[in-house]
Amino acid sequence: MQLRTCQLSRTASALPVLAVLLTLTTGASLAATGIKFVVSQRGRAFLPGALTIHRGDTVEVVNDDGDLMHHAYIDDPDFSFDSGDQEPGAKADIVFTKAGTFNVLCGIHPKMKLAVTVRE
Ligand SMILES: [Cu+2]
Repeated sequence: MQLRTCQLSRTASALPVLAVLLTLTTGASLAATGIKFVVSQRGRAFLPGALTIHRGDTVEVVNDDGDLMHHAYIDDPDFSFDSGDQEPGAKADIVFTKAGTFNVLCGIHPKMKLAVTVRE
């Protein structure tokens, strides 16, 4: 009788540990699938001006445009982003969590456009 009680409590305590391990493993593999793409904003233009990536990837927008300010944003019903004011040298990471085609625009320079196609 005492042995059976012991076995039951062992099983019960092992379950939460297993759940934590599964969560950690899943989180690690998701993070490893994302790739980072770097986009320049030099000369009042996104370089490159178009990108095809996969869902979960990151686009890092770098203000390497001398002493100019930029302000990257996405205003789409499915996905939105706003970097705020980008001081010279500032970097803004956009993690694309939705598939689709999104335009990254600049709030300061209306001609700046980066078309990002996000595949599943
Ligand atoms: Cu700009």
